[in-house]
Amino acid sequence: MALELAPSPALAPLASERPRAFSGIQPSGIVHLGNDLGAVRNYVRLQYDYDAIYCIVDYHALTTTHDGTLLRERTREMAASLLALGLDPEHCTLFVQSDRPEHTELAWLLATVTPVSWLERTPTYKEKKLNQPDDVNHGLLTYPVLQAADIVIYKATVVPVGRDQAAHLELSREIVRAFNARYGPTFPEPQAVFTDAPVVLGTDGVRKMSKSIGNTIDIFGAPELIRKQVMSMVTDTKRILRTDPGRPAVCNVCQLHRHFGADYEEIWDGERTARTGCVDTKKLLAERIIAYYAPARERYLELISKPAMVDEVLAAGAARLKPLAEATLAEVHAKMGLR
Ligand code: AQP
Repeated sequence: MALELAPSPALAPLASERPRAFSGIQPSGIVHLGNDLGAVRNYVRLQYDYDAIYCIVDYHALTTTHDGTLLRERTREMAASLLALGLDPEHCTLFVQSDRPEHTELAWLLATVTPVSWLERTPTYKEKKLNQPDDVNHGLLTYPVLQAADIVIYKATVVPVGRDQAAHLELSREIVRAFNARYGPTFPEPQAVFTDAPVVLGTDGVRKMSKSIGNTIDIFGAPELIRKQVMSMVTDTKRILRTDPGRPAVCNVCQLHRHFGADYEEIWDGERTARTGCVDTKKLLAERIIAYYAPARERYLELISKPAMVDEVLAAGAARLKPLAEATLAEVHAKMGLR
């Protein structure tokens, strides 16, 4: 079936009577299971009831990625991934952050109401300082201010994210309160919304699934890769022998089965009674993940072979947002006393 994605450049204006949702995702390579279960599923769901705006945050990616060619490729790949996973340009606006430079201007304005101490205590800043000690750039510190600008420039009230973003969202709310207190009511306080899997653990079964840790399951990877990643998963560490009863509540493989079949309780029962071993449960999970994502993977591969189509969607998205971003900036300029 031919893919028909590109909307006409004269997209309808955003329907202002609907509440607005916004979220950003980094163009940092592969899309993993944590991204989908923790956030992208909600992007797809919300697009039907909200004015949903989704942004590929390449400005943010510059804090960790310094290869221009790679960043450009990954930005398009992320767009193709999101479209393949179900974002529909007729129901949402998908664009690239650097195509709307008003975000960075608003970030500067918001920075003037944001105490440095708020930024220094951000958990991700502390983490990144440890992870990239030779590159503690200013962008890492000020990242949450840009994130707040991304959201509030469209006056979004709902932000679908994984739980790892909760602290950033709280900071966005504090920045909004600080701005509104100084210059009068301007921005609504955005609320995070989570899926039923707000923190997906990685293959190590301990830490959040994350590309920088390298504990991911790559949903658009080749089936052999997905099998290898799932088979490497750490299960219940107290289940040493095949005959030991398993504990589904602490087994990451069992927990992930919840998202890939209505029969997960039966699978858990098999583990609890040691009827099934961890290897069987992992094999089944791998096959289910492969089958579940196969249609999206096919769409992804097709989209990535048609870059012009993807670029057109992104350009139309950015064009559609221009009046909104400019209106917010004009309002902020007036309130702050800028000419
Ligand atoms: N493990 C996860 N569980 C639940 N939600 C998650 N998200 C990411 N990992 C998990 C959510 O996915 C959205 C996009 O996140 P991002 O832009 O931070 O993307 P990422 O770069 O893919 O996240 P990583 O892998 O954790 O990146 P690194 O390792 O580079 O820091 C967000 O809503 C996020 O909450």
